[in-house]
Amino acid sequence: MPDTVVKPKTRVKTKVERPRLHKVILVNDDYTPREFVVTVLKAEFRMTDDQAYKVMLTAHQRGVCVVAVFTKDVAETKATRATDAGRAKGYPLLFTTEPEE
Ligand code: TYC
Repeated sequence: MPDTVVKPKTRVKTKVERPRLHKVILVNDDYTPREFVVTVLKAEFRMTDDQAYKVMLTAHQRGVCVVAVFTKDVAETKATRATDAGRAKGYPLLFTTEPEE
């Protein structure tokens, strides 16, 4: 009698997905000078003076502004560095992150 041939019952299907991007969000406060916010945006997010000023003003007027999107690690690192730059000067400047939908 020939050996029984057992067919595999499971298949491996490779699924590649793009990593979810995370937003870096600038939060307004009453103490950090506008010029300092612009300087940090330019240094940490490589923005032009114009771009940085618009983002700062949007956060100032609306409470928050999305600065840019990155992979999770990069977003968190940049938000931390930018927040620390404010803290080093005694300002409550805050950058947070959240996943994109
Ligand atoms: N509101 C601050 C001021 O009037 C400026 C500012 C803008 C601070 C945006 C933080 O995310 C910010 N000096």
